[in-house]
Amino acid sequence: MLPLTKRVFTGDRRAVSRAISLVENRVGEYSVLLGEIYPHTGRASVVGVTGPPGTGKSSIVDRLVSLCRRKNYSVAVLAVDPTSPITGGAILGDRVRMLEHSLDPKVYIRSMASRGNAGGLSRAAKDSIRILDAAGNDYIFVETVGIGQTEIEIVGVADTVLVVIMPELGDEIQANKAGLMEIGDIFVVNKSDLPGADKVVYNLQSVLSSREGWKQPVIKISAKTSEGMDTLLSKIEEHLRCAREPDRLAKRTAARLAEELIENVAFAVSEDVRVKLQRDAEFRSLLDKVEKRKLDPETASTLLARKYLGHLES
Ligand SMILES: Nc1nc2c(ncn2[C@@H]2O[C@H](COP(=O)(O)OP(=O)(O)O)[C@@H](O)[C@H]2O)c(=O)[nH]1
Ligand SMILES: [Mg+2]
Repeated sequence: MLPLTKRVFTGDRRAVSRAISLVENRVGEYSVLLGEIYPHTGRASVVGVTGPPGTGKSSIVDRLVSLCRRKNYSVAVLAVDPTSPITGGAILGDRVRMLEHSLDPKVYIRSMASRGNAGGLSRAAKDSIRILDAAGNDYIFVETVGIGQTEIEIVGVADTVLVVIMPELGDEIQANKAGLMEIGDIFVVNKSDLPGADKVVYNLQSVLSSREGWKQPVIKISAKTSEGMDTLLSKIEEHLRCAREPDRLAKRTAARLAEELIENVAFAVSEDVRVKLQRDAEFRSLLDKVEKRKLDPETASTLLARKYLGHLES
């Protein structure tokens, strides 16, 4: 076993940081590490927190971390923000806010920014969650900005997903548009200290329908005044009990793992084909014909795809 893996199991923060960096950059012995870690995952409760920018996700996570610590749970926070670089204002703000927790050895906070492709980010986030899980964290909060597919993929690993909106957003339609209505297990209307929160709660409740025995609750809170925070944590715990019930968990995990494997294989194969095509003489000659309008792109692509797929079958 790698010395780094052993250190991760003891919850050593520096080891965890190092491990996440390896996985994020896909360098060093990251794949050995992931292999050693995987059998030791599945214990942590993973809570995804998503929603439009500025709705108070980081503030809420900050409060939840405090509440969890009061119950003596160990906690990790993974803030994934594909919209801002690591030096971005939002993350700097989060750092300052999280400063209070940074001295607590049972709180681990990590930001992860976009490095090129979105698929890479969601993969890095999934693997980082596994590291945080194996490191013995009871709770892992994953914050993502709810504006696209990547975020939805990332929160797809969570046991419980909070969708955060706020009154000033105008309406809950925003959440609807971004595809957040489907992924939320608990809807959080933050900033109840501002006018208009009740109306948002009412509108939201009227469009939500219950599913799989769980009626998605709408909880009105204020991360600023702490109003409703205890209720929110109780709801999270209630949903986690339901979502982590063995049969349900096994079924969900199986579906997710199938999807993860398919994604990874499809990605690896397409990368491989890309590289091979660059060096393929037949590709060059077909391309030449397409350029001269002697052959259409559709036919050329089909011929090449068949060649590579045939190659795979053998
Ligand atoms: N009035 C009010 N402001 C809040 C509340 N929660 C967060 N904020 C403020 O809203 C802004 C965005 O919060 P932040 O947590 O960074 O949002 P995020 O982008 O969703 O992570 C910050 O200025 C917070 O201080 C709240 O409950 N009430
Ligand atoms: Mg934030």
